[in-house]
Amino acid sequence: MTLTLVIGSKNYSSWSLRPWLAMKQFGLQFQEICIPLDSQEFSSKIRQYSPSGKVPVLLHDTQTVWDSLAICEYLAEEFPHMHWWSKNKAAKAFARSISAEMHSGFQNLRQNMPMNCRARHPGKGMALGVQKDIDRVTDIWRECRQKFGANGNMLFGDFSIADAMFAPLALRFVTYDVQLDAISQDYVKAILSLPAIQEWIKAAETESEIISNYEF
Ligand SMILES: N[C@@H](CCC(=O)N[C@@H](CS)C(=O)NCC(=O)O)C(=O)O
Repeated sequence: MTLTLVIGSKNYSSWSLRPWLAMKQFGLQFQEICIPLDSQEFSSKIRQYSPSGKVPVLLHDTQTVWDSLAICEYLAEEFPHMHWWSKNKAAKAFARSISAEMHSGFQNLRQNMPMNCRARHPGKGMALGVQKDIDRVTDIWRECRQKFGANGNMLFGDFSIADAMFAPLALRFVTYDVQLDAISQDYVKAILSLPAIQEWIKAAETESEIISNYEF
């Protein structure tokens, strides 16, 4: 059995970070193919792996799975003993709902505060609609932490797919120095303290490509 995750530049590719982080957190061994985003190399190589022409893509033996949430769901079914979602039915339903909400929403925040791990742009990106997205994200985080988070420092206590889906937002809040309530600040700190997140950021800092659309 071989697992390969095809991802984009670690500095910028928030969708790649999600399954990568989940796979690291659950201790899966996998190979990584990293293709710089927005490059000639990306255009020429991506279709050999990804039907959508986007990253991330998981290659599992002969199976190809693309799109961040589909990859996480696929892995949760392939490796069920690892508990990728909370075991509690209510928590799992909540986690699935907020993960889908993240996957399909928060466009204002995502467009105006693109992930850029190595940059610091305090106060930038606060365009129309961004604060409303931030408020909804932090409402979600507080509700999870208060209702389901008692046995750990992740959204549902232990790490789950929901944390993988929201981790790039924690990194954005650091880059843009977004003011947060105490519970959300603690959650950002908890995400930043994960060794896998530190590994990702370190790798992002060594990348040389610069995507001007994602810079101020
Ligand atoms: N809904 C997809 C979004 C994937 C996506 O937009 N990936 C970006 C990188 S973060 C990409 O591949 N962009 C390259 C392109 O569109 O040419 C997912 O959840 O995986």
